[in-house]
Amino acid sequence: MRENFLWGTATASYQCEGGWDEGGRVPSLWDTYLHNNQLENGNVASDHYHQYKEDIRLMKEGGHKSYRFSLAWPRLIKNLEGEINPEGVQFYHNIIDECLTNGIEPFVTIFHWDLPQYLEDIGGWTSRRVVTAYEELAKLVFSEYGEKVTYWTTFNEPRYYVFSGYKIGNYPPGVNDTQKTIEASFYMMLANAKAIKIYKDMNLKGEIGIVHSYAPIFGVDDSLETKIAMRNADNYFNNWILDTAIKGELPIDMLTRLNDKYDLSFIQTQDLQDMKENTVDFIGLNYYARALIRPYSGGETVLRINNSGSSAKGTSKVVVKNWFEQVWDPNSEFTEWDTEIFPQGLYEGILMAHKKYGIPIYVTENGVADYEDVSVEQVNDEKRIAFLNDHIDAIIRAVEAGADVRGYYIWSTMDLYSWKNGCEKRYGLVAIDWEDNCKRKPKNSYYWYKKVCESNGEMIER
Ligand code: GCO
Repeated sequence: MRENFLWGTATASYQCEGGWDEGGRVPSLWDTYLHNNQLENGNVASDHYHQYKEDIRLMKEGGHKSYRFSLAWPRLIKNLEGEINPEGVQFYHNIIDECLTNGIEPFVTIFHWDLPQYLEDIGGWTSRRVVTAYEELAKLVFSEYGEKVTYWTTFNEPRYYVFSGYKIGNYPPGVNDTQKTIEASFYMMLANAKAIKIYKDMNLKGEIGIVHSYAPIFGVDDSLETKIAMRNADNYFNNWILDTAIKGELPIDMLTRLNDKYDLSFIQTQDLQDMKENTVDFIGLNYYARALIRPYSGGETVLRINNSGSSAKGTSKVVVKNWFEQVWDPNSEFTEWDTEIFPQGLYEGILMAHKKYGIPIYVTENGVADYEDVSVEQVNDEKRIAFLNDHIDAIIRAVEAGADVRGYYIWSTMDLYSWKNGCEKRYGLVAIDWEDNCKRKPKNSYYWYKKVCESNGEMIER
């Protein structure tokens, strides 16, 4: 791998921090939604808010070169008037400084889903006012941390946030409305462009990108009907984010289709101009699985409720009426959480993105969830090691075939609170004992990954 390849692990603020009502943090839409529905919540999560020094020490000892984490907006800005919370601002200075002192490159996500409730109250991402609020957040974080942080991403997985929150309705705000899905998708991509403009205007030394939940598209056969369905699926899963962020253009065939049925009059000419002029320096791809596609064969739209990857077994297939159907391959292997195990999809997916866009790529999430007994002395997560080995091998092969991949982040640094899946969906290299004050216990995969980082990938079994 190239020199300075960023070997790391990743987390998200709401999933790891806890300290939900400490240090002047105000509620996010997740706090409100989970508390109101009496669901398992992230009040404590992995207690990173209190134990971040220990976590960064483990990263250093584990050979990590970089740490990908997100900033909690509810810690930074307290209300609609834009009142800044100095304690929250200081908290991220502490994390960033701790990383830098330990030789770990911070890779910062500005928004990883924890929208302040006061912004949800005015319409959340379906409101243009939230785009302005996001610009204020971007200005704050660039001016506070811009001199220290080289790698920025505007959003984590807009597709997951928007489709789950506004179309499937299994995540807050729990809406099921296609018009609102389109508006929220558009405003997020507009906010992405606006933040890039702010960043560039400040002449900071780093790079800025966006993180996408990537579902490389595969077809069940080579027929024309399948190819058309694949194009529709690519628009649905990938292109509205990747084309817009990288080329500054929403896919025109998708816009045409949407325009026939929905009201796109909220889109202003200036918005399209802003998107065209402000594009990313690199792309972050989160990879869990591919999407296997066949032509639409009838029936109503069915969307799967599942929070990981894009190819789940056992649950109904995804049908998007008149667009495509997503199916699962009965011959594939699946994880305990029903995600297809398909490293070849990462190899081909990287090459597809490389050929289409030709810009630097960071694999910003990849990993496997398991139910694990962490009360044992030493967690032996052999399956995770095999999974990671094969996916890193896929990246090395893609690099050998010409792709420009510059970093790899395992999801996740330690076990986390996994949104509505709760705490037993464990992805971490470090186990968290929820019964014992969130005690940290490195799993076997942690020691294995240390060797990967230290050998710059040389010890991967090919
Ligand atoms: C899970 C998810 C993860 C994270 C992440 C996505 O099961 O916990 O699939 O990938 O939720 O927040 O960026």
